[in-house]
Amino acid sequence: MKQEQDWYKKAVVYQIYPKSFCDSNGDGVGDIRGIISKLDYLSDLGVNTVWLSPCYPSPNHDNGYDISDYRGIGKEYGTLNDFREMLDQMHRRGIRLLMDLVVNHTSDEHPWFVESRKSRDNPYRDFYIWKDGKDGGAPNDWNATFGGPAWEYDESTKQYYLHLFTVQQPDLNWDNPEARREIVDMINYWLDMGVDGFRCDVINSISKDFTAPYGGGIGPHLHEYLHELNRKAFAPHGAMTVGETWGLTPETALDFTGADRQELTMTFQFDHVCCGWDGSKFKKGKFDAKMFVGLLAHWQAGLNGRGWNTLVNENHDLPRSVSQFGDETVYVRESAKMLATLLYGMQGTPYIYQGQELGLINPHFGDISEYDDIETINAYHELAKKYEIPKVLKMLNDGSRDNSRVPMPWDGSKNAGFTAGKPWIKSGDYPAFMTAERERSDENSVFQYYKKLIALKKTDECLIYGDFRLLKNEHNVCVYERSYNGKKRIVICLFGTNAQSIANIYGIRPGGVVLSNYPDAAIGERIALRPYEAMIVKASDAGGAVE
Ligand code: TEU
Ligand code: CA
Repeated sequence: MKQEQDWYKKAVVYQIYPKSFCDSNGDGVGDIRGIISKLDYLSDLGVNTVWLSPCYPSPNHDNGYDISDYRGIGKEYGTLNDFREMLDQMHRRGIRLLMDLVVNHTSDEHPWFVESRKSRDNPYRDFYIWKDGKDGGAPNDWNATFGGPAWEYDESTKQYYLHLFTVQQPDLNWDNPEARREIVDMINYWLDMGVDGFRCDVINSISKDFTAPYGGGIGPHLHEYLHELNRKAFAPHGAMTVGETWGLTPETALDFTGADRQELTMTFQFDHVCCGWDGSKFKKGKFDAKMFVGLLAHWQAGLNGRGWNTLVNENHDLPRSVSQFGDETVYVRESAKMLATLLYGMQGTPYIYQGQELGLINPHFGDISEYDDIETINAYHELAKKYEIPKVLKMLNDGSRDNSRVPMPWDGSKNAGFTAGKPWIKSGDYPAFMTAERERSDENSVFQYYKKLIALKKTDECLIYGDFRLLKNEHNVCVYERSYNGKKRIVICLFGTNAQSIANIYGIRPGGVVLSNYPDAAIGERIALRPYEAMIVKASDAGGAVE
């Protein structure tokens, strides 16, 4: 699509997890024709960019993040023609498409790996990372992300291969120029087809640092390889790229996205989403609003004027944000709207995960047989060694990736309108008002609030470009300012159910409310905040004009 150079600053990204979005043919699995049927829904919501999680051919050990053909579409999702039609239909609606680029590893069924494991002198041997064992065991003591060692012994050639994720996801050897050339060609294949960019899966792990104590760190050639992708593929097409890069700081993020680096457009940051965990996503600690806001503000300040933030509360690897940081019961709508206001009022590109715009909560599965995700099932077996089963199930309820992978609830019909058949994973048992159909026709819904917030985020220059300044972060109240060309917006949010009032030292007038999650924001000399209240208001310095 034709584009302004910094279109990504006005992008509002909606993540589709294709398996769970919409099933068009009743086989229980979401598909591309299902997505096409919902593009008007996305237009109505107002998003202008879609990130599509993998829909390539895959044996699905890790739900599509184990790819066996980089240039195809998985049978269950449709055909390449369906894909081209979807892309065209998106572009007609002014929606850009980011594909998921999963190039740290392939599936073990990818033809490159099938060849690679055949013999030590196979031409594809060096596409992967093979090493001799050490002292009768694996080459080093690295562990895989989903449990167990990161090395798998291959009997036929008597060497180990590296897999930072499941055994079925062997890591590619980026030090091999042939492998890099194939990857560049593949990226250009999709960009030439008209795809607008990529979300780059665990991209910080592609260069391995074998001196590090674990496998996910920043390796010695990482930036060189990303620069190469940028020069040979991304830049010539003006592609937008977002790196999935756990564990960065604002400083190290700039190494990926600084204007002089020519690597990626932006990187995800997840610090705040982990702050309610006690060491692991399955161990819920006490949620600390001050820390949550503090971490977001740290990134805002860290990248201000130098880089560009991503604004993420949810994705397919995380539980629902309302369940983690809001109120699942009485104030479910207020808290969903407050979390959106707090996050998307900041500087950066919003990412919305399917169903987040409905304020969905965790589905609270009751039995391990209801889960599908490999990380969850492996964790279950590990945790069951230490804790009683009811406690383990509670831990999965809190942290499982399946919390966000259940079918999208479209309407009140069977399986929430996701499929006419049997869904591949149980539907969430959500309150009746949490469907796209109901929320679209209810002016007080979370959906309608997201719609207004998205419209603002695409047009209000203060909210797009404005500088960020944290004005208050205490006693569960957060106040920050966005300022641009003499204009100001103040964002005020209250966490929790205890009403509070704060002094109005910000020059806010009752008529200045741009958006709020209560119908009648109480603004005077003091501002009275009700449970999970949130507002975006216009303000001015010492009586100056309010615009
Ligand atoms: O995730 C990378 C990652 O680090 C995962 O371990 C994930 O964050 C995990 O759930 C944390 O507990 C990416 C994808 O988003 C994920 O779905 C894939 O499973 C993974 O890469 C492998 O491709
Ligand atoms: Ca289907």
